[in-house]
Amino acid sequence: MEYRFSEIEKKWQNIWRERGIFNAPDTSSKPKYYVLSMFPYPSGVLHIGHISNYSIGDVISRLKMMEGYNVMQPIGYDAFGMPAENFAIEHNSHPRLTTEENIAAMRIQFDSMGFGFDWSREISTCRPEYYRWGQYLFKKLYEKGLVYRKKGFQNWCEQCQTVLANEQVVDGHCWRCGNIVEQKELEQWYFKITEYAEELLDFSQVIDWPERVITMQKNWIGRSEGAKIDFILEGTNAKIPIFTTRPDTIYGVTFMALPPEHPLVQQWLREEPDNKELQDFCHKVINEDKVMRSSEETIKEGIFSGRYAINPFNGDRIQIWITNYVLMDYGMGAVMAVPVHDQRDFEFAKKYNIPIKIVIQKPDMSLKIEEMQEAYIEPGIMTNSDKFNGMDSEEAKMAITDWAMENGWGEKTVSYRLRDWCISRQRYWGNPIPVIHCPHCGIVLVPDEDLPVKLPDNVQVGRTTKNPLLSVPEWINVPCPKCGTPAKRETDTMDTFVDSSWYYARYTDPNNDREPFSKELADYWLPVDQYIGGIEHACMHLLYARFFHKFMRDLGWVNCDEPFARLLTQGMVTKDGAKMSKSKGNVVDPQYIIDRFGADTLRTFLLFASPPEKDVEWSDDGIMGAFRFLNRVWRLVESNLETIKLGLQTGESSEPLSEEIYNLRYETHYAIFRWREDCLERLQFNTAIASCMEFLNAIAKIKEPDKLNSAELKIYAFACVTLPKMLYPFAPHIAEELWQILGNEKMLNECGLPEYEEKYLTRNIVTYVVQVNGKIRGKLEVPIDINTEDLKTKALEIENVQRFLQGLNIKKIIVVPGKMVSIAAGK
Ligand code: ANZ
Ligand code: ZN
Repeated sequence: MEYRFSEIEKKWQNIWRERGIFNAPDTSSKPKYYVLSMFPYPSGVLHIGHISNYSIGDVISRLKMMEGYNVMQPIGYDAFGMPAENFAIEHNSHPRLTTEENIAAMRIQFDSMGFGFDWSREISTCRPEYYRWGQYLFKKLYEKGLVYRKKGFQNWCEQCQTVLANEQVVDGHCWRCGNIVEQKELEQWYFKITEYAEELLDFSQVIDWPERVITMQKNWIGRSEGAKIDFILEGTNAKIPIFTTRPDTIYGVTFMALPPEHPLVQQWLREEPDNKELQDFCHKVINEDKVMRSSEETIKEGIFSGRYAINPFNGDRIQIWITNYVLMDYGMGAVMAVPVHDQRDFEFAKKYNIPIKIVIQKPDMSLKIEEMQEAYIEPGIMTNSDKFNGMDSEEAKMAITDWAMENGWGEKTVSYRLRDWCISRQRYWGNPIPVIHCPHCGIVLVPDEDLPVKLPDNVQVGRTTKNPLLSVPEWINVPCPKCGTPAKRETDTMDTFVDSSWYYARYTDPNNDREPFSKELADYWLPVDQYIGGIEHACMHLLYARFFHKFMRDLGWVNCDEPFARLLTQGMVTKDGAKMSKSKGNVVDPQYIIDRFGADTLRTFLLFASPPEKDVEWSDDGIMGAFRFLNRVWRLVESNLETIKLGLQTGESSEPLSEEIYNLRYETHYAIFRWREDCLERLQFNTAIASCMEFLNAIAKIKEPDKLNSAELKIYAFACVTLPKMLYPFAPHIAEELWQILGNEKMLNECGLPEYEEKYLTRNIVTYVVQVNGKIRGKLEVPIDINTEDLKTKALEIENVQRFLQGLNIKKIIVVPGKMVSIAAGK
């Protein structure tokens, strides 16, 4: 019978569903294992990238089931956000409808891949049952002082008509639509993620995360130790605090650099509306991309403000410049510029003829201003620095900071690059911020019993330049919950990354309508043991989720420190060297592959093509290769079914083994051994599949299994029944089918991992010398337990032995076990 993949796959998908084997119970005698792949945005179609991602999660989940864990692998939908809103606009529908339709369509596709999801835990972030608790979390954050509103310059995407967090601006472009990001001054809601900056740098509680992701997060958080020093605006008492990592250069400050966004500059802009130069320069710079502005290559530009600042250390009067290379949202926003020891300041001072001054000398005192082509940024010996002269500059950092503290000029401080998370979005399709603005009471949180603040349905979504919620007065106008005065709802919705920051916890208790999740269930399931997703989330989702987790821990809701113990960042699927994407027109439709070759073939191909963390290059030949392989496995078992079954029932026997079978036994145990290493230790599924392929070849070497003696047959049958077991995580349908027709009643997830026996892992080889009439004529390397007849035959097959036997009759062959075959021959 041929390999009828369609039939087999449907059959097993139904059986799995009927028996609910992927529905994880909340109590079990088994240890728990929580496998999670990042949930998809419900676009309506699964693309190959999704399938590759979820295949990896499914392999891990099935492996862990075999290993005896109570495995939970949930799935849901990250359903709010711009794309859903745009999709609805394009299809002239409502996002709620299109989203639910897309979810239904995707569920069918997930099932047709055989993914073992616990559907009883399905969530969708756009459903009120879910987003209610996001609002509740917002309130908790607010109550703990971790939410605030601030007016400031925001990354603004004109295309999406919304602000973006820094994490969501990629090289100056919107991470989602690719549009150039501008700066717009707006009042927005923030989450104080910086409160957790220090702890977010600590990765000691994760078990296994890629070094690369850890480094990216650390750089993103960007911790710098230094000092805050207050300069004084000349002619006033106003302090201008600066942040420096180089207090040792304080006597070399020759100007101050401010960004146009600095409050002082903003004040000057208001005071001098007619100062065209100032106005033009500031407006130009404010709209430049911040990442570009702070890049080393950017050409430094500035204008003199006409104002001066006083250096508290020496009373120096220094010019205040407004520049493009200083950013408002780092440190204190203002910089004490030291041209001789900082490259950016050096370039700037050269360009604008600002004085420069050496305050740190090379150890050989050879530094000369006239000869300098670039800043001297190394440590050295303090000079021109009053009472600190002669000191080592590294030591002076501390001494100068102490001196500033003693005099009340400043203090030791730490700065982070990480900014607070701007979560306001001026869009309809998101979670409403549960706030009411009252003319008397100000900001009032919506009471718990009124949650969720439901999104109104009757809005006209369209490419408006305004938030669609602004056009629903009956939704906006509400009495103040505190005093009853007519008040207005907040119309900003939350960044969708808020929804995805705690969804992994909701899966532990997805239907709870009293709280976000019960502590007991969270304590049982969390942390996620294995998380799988794309590296593009390194500084977005993965950072936000860690922040939320630590916050929930501080509320006492969870008791572990990290949400995701292990992280696997999977590669992309590429075709012709480029990422598969609609825009490149190089997409492969998974459904086409499933229909033609089956889900098992698609899974096997994707998992075999490269290790999970590497890119997969799509190849039609690769698909064919996987298909042929599964067909061969099928035929092997199918055509020897009765023989294998017989072998499975055979008892122990001490009959001698042929060399082929001896080898097969070794290949079997060795394949299991390598497979276990690859699957359980290294998560290298490509080589695990390669082991299965080699193993198949080893079995196929036995040409006539029905001729084997009973000891041999037992070994052969064990090999044949082990192969489906090893294939199960990758190609579960064909594996279950073969396992079943071989007479097994339980399903493979309940049958344990394949086990090898240590003693069969070494091939015990001995060397025999072969003598003809007392003289050594050859050597033989054979298994130690080879039977005598095989040994004699092999000895006689040796070419040299045959030469010396030419024309003679064999009289007698004596075997000295483990040592010698001696042939006596004569005429
Ligand atoms: C004086 C100085 C002298 C500095 C010197 C460096 C070298 P990291 O290490 O990245 O934390 N800085 C401070 N605030 C800034 C802002 N808002 N925009 C741009 N630059 C800013 O960088 C810290 C240094 O970056 C600070 O130390 C400051 O320049 C500058 F020889 O102060 B330094
Ligand atoms: Zn009120």
